[in-house]
Amino acid sequence: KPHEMDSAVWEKIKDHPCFSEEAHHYFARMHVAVAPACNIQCNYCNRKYDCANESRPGVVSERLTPDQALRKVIGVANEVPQLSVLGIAGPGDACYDWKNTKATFQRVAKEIADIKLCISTNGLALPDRVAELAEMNVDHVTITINMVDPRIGAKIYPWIFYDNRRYTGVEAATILHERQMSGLEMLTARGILTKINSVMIPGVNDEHLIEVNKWVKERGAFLHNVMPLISDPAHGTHYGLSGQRGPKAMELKALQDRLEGGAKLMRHCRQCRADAVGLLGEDRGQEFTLDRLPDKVT
Ligand code: CLF
Ligand code: SF4
Repeated sequence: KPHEMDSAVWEKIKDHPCFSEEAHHYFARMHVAVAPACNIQCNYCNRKYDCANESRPGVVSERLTPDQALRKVIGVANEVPQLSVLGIAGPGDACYDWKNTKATFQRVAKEIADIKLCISTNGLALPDRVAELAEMNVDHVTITINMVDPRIGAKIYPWIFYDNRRYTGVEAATILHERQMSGLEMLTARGILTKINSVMIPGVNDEHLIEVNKWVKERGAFLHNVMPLISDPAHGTHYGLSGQRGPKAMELKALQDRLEGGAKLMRHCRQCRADAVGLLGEDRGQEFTLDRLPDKVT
């Protein structure tokens, strides 16, 4: 354990492959794609594919019901001894598609007591879920935060759906920003570890991510993960971002270097699929498709 680290924090991260760089050599995570619905539109997302907030865009994950997800988790747990974390990262938004997310976590926690539960969200519905996340002992939450200035947000998000209506432009981005910040503050107040994912979009929010890093650090974020936009019109980037390029590897690294000294950076993210299985960087998802799992949970 690094000596400056609190032991309660250490207990939470020591076997989480994303929250601890060390752990990713030894521990595996799996995702179940149980949450297809989403409440916002990102200009880099095409709903046919996985949520790009957390995952590699341009792939279609196998969607599961909570019962199918339970079967899959048990199947994987029996075959992959390093499995320590179950994450729900879409393919839409796990906090918005809450019935599916909650049912999955409850079923899995009942069968496998020591698995860590992890969730990724765009943050809009997050403040409404913090109490239940805490009750279910979810200790790891990722929020995708691409801006703290709604004028920049308006270039990234054409609309959001909130409180039974659609909002657009700066108004939409303002609501999203306020909900992201209050969700983060609520999680920090409860001691739930947070990772902030930011999609680096050259010319749109690249410089601005320095400001984002400051805001999230002040609100207790445990890690900041700056991910490159993966730009491919066939797989998403459209509306206001059509023709938008992703950053070059050198540009990403230069930005990450400038962020050193702020909120601690995650640099080992592999932009997983919403149905990824295994150690980071290996994807054994195809070995555990539904048709290969036992029919019944025994
Ligand atoms: Fe999954 Fe995300 Fe939890 Fe990890 S992935 S929900 S925090 S268990 Fe990890 Fe994959 Fe990067 Fe995500 S390497 S995309 S950071
Ligand atoms: Fe797509 Fe995810 Fe954005 Fe929703 S939050 S629009 S699923 S990238």
